[in-house]
Amino acid sequence: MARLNVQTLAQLPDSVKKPAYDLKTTGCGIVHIGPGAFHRAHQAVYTDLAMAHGGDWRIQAVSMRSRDLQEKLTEQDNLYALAVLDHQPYTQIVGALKNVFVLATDRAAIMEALGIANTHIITLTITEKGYCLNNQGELDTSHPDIRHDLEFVQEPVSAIGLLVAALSQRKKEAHCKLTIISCDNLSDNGTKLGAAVKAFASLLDANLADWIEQNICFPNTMVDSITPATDSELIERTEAELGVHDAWPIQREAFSQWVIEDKFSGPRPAWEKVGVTFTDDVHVFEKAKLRILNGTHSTLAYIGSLCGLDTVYAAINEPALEQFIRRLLTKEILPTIDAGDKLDVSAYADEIIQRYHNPHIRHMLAQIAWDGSQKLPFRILNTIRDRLTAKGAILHLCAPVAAWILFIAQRQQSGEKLTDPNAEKLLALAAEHQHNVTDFADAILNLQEVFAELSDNRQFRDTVHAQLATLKKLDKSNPADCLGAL
Ligand code: CS2
Repeated sequence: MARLNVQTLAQLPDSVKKPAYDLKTTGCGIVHIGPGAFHRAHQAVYTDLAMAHGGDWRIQAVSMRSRDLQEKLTEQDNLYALAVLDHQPYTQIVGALKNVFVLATDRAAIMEALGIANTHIITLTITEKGYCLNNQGELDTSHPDIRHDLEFVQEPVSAIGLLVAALSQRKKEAHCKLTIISCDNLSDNGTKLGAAVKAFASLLDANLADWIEQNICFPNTMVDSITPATDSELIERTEAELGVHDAWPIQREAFSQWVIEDKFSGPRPAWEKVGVTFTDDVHVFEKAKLRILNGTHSTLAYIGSLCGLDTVYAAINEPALEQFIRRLLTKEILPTIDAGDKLDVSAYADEIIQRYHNPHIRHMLAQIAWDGSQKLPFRILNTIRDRLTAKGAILHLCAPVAAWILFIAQRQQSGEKLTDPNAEKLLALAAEHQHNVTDFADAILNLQEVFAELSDNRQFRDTVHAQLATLKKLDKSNPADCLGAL
């Protein structure tokens, strides 16, 4: 079967949306670091639509490690299909990616892309762990990648090291007007990224750190669209629809939101014409999304997995689990978000639960369960901190923490892979305490890099232990009793 590419684009069915700008003549303006599924379903799509309004904004993508995308997309002129799976499904071909580079082999091309004056924006989706931050949200200078990059500044392996190498080059060539946009689920993502980049730069050259401070904006953002990983079903479905083969299509729900702090050093695509919101204060949107969506997502992932369920759809359709999620939201999460008149948080939470009920989306709980040690601090622990300060209850919020602990213990026992940058340490603790889950929980709660000062909080520890005792009684064939008691 023919491959999706510039030649076969013209023969695709009319029902498939195509790029509304000239792929041959439109130049590049953005470098994106970490072109995973989320980037390709979200920022790349907004940029694709914005180019219909003009501008040279195609994206040069930099993959920090994986070669897969480059191998697959090169053969199809970097075009790919986005399947929007909802009540009114549709497929769209995205042409925003111009190149895909791989750090280990395309260093020179990447430095050129990052350095040229035409690059006005760098975006990042490198996941929480990619920022190399410590438990205070600051650059972790003891992180092996950061230590490596401080020594070998010309050969960075971390995104922070790469950005600083690029900024140093731009400073020499006096190419400023660059905005760097974090698109990951971290609270105050832009502020944290900016601080990490400046901290790294200041360890090399104080003038460079000053120059960055004066010339480069790091807006905060909130990004949202549920994007399950590509599976063989999607590849087959896309092929049947297009009549040509796409080796790596992407799927997502229809809902998509991008809120960006209106703080740019230079020009940007006409994103405001295609649904992106620019605002002076992203904080409330970011906080609401992280705590309500990502917080309940991780809760569903760990508790749902313990119940033997496999997708968000299956988990939210377990009535006792939906009821627990609703209690968690109303009693403990929503009271921590003071949105004033910017957002009706309870309507927002309802809408998110409706999105989980989308029958067309098969979002694996195992995918969301990845990297718990990196995600829980932003999704659940900060909410717990606010509740403790306000002297509010934290019972429900401690359930996902306890479920995460049991989830690790189960992975250790079953031998199934645990995906987490701290997996080795977590599994070693699970093995050491395999006969006593209470001791294992204590060992996990002692991890300062995850819990910081919460490790020493008696109320927090006791409540996690109480929820652990309840969850230990969970019976997969009748989860309602246990879930009702959480
Ligand atoms: C999910 C998110 O994988 C996860 O951890 O919670 O990727 C979530 O689907 C997105 O943030 C939705 O915008």
